[in-house]
Amino acid sequence: FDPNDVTVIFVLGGPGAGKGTQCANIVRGYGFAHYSAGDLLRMEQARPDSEFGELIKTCIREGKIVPMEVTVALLENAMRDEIKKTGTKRFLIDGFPRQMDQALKFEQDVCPSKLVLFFDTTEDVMLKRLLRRAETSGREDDNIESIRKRFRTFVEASMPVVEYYEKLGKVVKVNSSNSVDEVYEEVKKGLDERLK
Ligand code: UP5
Ligand code: MG
Repeated sequence: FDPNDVTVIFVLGGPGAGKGTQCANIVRGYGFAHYSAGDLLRMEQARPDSEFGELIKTCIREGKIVPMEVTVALLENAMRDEIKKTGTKRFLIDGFPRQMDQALKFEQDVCPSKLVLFFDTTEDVMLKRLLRRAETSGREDDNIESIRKRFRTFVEASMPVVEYYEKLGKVVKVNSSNSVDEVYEEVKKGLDERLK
């Protein structure tokens, strides 16, 4: 596909900040297609003949970042299929890029991003949300040990990505400590201003 034709918004924020929840709202309100890198990795891991199953499983449990070639390929394929199927040209890429090298590779090989939507809240808030979700999610990384590791990876590897895009003036920062509806109000304000 032609990168000039496609609008990509990266959606970043710590574990449990509310990326997936707000992306669902944006899909309804703005007609973007939504791809979570974490969801694509979990689906790939569950595919019986995947050569990356074990690697993905270990990385997710340890809160480590899966080698970017795997994730970028999954995202690129998903986008290509979506464009073929529905013709959409607007994508929310959720939970990616989590590390500087991924950001540069995706923008060079796949397509440049237009904006970065960054959900900002405290570890306290995120921990409470994740522990509650753990009761029903079945996610292998929704346990206290994995959550601590995910927090650490976020601070060390992913915050530098947010800071990089901040310097480029591409970040829409939203405080995601409040209720889902309140956060979405702030999202709409930010997007309406920037997507004109
Ligand atoms: N909730 C949400 N918003 C709320 C609000 N405003 N008030 C009250 N509750 C709220 O929300 C989390 C929980 O909080 C839910 O129960 C929700 O109802 C509630 P959610 O919207 O799911 O938050 P999200 O930010 O999407 O949290 P998630 O756990 O998905 O974030 P992570 O970034 O940890 O997970 P992800 O799936 O993106 O990645 C998982 C792992 O995959 C990574 O740790 C890594 O190992 C691997 N990965 C890579 O290696 N590379 C990648 O590029 C991407 C992932
Ligand atoms: Mg998510």
